[in-house]
Amino acid sequence: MTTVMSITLYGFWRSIASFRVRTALKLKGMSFTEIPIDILTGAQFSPDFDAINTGHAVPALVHDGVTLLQSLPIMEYLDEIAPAHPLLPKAAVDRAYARALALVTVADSHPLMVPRVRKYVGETLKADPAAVDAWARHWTIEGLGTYERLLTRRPPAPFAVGDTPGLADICIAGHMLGAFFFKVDTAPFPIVTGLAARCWARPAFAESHPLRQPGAPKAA
Ligand SMILES: N[C@@H](CCC(=O)N[C@@H](CS)C(=O)NCC(=O)O)C(=O)O
Repeated sequence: MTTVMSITLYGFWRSIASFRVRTALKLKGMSFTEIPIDILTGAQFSPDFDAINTGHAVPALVHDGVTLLQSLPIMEYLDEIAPAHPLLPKAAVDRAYARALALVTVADSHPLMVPRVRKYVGETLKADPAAVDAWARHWTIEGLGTYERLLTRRPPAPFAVGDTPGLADICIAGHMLGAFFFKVDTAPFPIVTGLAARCWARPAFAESHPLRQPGAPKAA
């Protein structure tokens, strides 16, 4: 008897955290349906979405009726239930390194530039739009610098932790999306840029790109 898995991803075209989960699903060859939640118009606060994630953020993933939250544990969950294309390396020390690379953006940089933070900095702290942009660019550049230094010490081979793209690469490619959205010059970060280019050459990454999702602007 074959068990049919039902996976629904609640995401949004521009969401970097949704990109992470979408890419993980595609790398692992898992089929899923994506339901867009327009976080730019406040759909994350609707009662319907509150029932799914009362944290009012995407992504959320529903697997056979069970809801999972936060991109990092969702990716690790997928890795645990589906053995194809492991996202984490075998050695414990390499897994710790992959998670450390992931958290540079997931924990340290990306949370500082999500819509609710930019809205608070702009509307409540009265920073003008240029200052809000400068804020987002600053934390993006900080993350890029950290990645460049880490990847200088342990060069990609050719991906961050080995010869296939995994959790760390997904998170680094997602960080590069932030650089793209906030118009950050990535030339000073050649190792990160090279790693990201290798990621974009893979269909799972390219197909997950925000600009290829429904609702994305046609010409960007
Ligand atoms: N740490 C969370 C981040 C979730 C998050 O902040 N998602 C953003 C989009 S990338 C969001 O939905 N923001 C809604 C808002 O800021 O109001 C994760 O990795 O899943």
